[in-house]
Amino acid sequence: MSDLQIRDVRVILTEPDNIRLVIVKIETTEPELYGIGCATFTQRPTAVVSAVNDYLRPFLIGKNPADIEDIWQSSYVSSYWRNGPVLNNALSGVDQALWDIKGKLANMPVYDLFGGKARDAAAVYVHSTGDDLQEVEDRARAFIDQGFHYIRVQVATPGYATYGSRGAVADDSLQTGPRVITDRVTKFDSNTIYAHPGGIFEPRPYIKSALGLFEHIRATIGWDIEILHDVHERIPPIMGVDLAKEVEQYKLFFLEDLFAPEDNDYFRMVRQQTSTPIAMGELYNSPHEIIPMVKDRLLDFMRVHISQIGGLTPARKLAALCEAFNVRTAWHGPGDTSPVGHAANLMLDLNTINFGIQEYAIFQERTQEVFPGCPEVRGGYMWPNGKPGLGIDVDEELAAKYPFKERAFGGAWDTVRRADGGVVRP
Ligand code: GCO
Ligand code: MG
Repeated sequence: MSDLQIRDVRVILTEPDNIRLVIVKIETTEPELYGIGCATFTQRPTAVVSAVNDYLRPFLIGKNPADIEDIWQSSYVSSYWRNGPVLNNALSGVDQALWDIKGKLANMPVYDLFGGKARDAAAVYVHSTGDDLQEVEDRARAFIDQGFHYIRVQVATPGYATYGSRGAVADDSLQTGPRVITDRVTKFDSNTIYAHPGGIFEPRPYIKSALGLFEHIRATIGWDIEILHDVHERIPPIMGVDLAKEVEQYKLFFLEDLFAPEDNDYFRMVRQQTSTPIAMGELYNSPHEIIPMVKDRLLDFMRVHISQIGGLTPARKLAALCEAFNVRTAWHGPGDTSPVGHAANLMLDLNTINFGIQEYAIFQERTQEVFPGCPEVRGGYMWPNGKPGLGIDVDEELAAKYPFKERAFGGAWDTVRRADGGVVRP
């Protein structure tokens, strides 16, 4: 086994259910021994393909796949300039595939390689979104009936683009307050696929509708479930501080992305003024952004996107750092984390004592067919299948039947703007 080598590094692109997924497959000189990893960056997938094919592949062929730490460290600095979603996702694809291979070699699931299970299954949260309060409530009730206990709630703000709600396109007739622009806002064409719609966003109406939603859910469904909410960094920081105080009464499980990473320091202000639990991290790329947040206990839930920071190798170290400060993990798990990425999340969820919650985007049927061994969710928990490695595979023939579709702007997100035309963070 000591002369085992990486024979090839390949990228598999597939879009079974309208999300462009990027998977890296590492083949070894041992016939049938391979691993897969998630390198999905939906806004710039082809840039990741180039990072893998043009740079990592030639760098890695011939190396021993057992040397995960050495491969991670040497690949990380092989571009000299490092971090960022393209290079880190490419590296994650390789890294997760190597853990998958190591698990297969050891005949153990990856959580066993990490030291074994700290729990049997991972509690997940699901997303209840709607155009109005009733729709969000109905969806939440349907989830509760299926055994889910943690529900993220988002409602459309009438007339405005709203993160996390479908049909979130501005409607001029419903907008309130002073307004300047119209011509910079995309005129949507119904034949085109938009990765993420733009539109007009104003913080005050959004805050009003979000607070109205929490009030409604507590008044109708009650206090026996946990509710979560994602601000998605859109509002000016001082309004974020105020929002964190206002929502204290609704006892959220967590309030997510209250500020952009560029405004990390505002979390200090929030900490001094309220005990609303704070979740942050999906936009972090590098240790420089993350370590101060953990060591100063400025957040309660570390929500890093594992492929975004370069895979399981850095993520498990981050989990250990968080443990020392009693910060819980809540690894990012939206639809644009592939099922392979969800399987990787699960490996850490099971092994980490300071696990908090796992975000879960329900896998559609076609996605489940393309990825045999997709983590199973039952009774509000994600369960491991006990198979060696990450426990998941990709059916390449089927994956090829779902090639990437054309999108407006190549899949880049459209611009969200204030009513005066200024750009808003997503
Ligand atoms: C979440 C996220 C996602 C992101 C998406 C970006 O909390 O699930 O905010 O919905 O917006 O992953 O591509
Ligand atoms: Mg989020």
